[in-house]
Amino acid sequence: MASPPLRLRFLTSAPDLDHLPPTRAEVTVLGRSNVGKSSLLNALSGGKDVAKTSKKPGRTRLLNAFALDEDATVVDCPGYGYAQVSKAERAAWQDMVDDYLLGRDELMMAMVLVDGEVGPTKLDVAELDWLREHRVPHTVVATKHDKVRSAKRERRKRDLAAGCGLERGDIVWVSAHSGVGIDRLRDLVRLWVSPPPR
Ligand SMILES: Nc1nc2c(ncn2[C@@H]2O[C@H](COP(=O)(O)OP(=O)(O)OP(=O)(O)O)[C@@H](O)[C@H]2O)c(=O)[nH]1
Ligand SMILES: [Mg+2]
Repeated sequence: MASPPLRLRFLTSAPDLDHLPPTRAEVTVLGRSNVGKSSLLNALSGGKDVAKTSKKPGRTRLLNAFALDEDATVVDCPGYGYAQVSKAERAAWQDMVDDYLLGRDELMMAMVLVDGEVGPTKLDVAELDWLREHRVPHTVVATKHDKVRSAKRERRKRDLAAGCGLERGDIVWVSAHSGVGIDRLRDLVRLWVSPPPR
């Protein structure tokens, strides 16, 4: 079933958790640099260019907050594992993201993006282990579905899930380019930020 685009509106780029706008409920997008975080946000919002995408990885260095409907928010996190920066700079980004994930009380779900063609990488697995250890609610989203040849898809889906220590049905497969899975993920995001029944 078609799901209407998420109405996302850029709010601010925050250097850390304390500079994020107040919210009722939030979801965030996590993943290694170049995995397709910003492209996915643009696809969820109906192709509107709300988040900057780049051919050069490592461009998103701040917590980019977007308003979703009236009182919810979506945060695009800086990608981990970008090789072209110093170790110290990388560690600083990671600390910022970790503090955010542990300290944001309104965080309902972290979408962990894994490259559908090649993932999970060692860094993805380490990130998933960390999220499990710290009990941060998360869902694995496999990106770039269009880049996996159809003959290889079944095997790739099995391997990616196994690599993440999950069942095949736990993974949401998407493509920002072909639109595969975007409707389903829109519905999930709405569900994650919906107020609890009273
Ligand atoms: N084929 C294909 N390419 C994609 C898809 N999504 C993203 N890309 C490409 O992957 C590259 C990185 O995409 P971004 O959305 O900028 O990735 P990001 O995770 O936001 O990267 P950083 O902000 O650097 O962490 C771009 O060249 C995109 O065009 C997809 O679904 N299919
Ligand atoms: Mg980005």
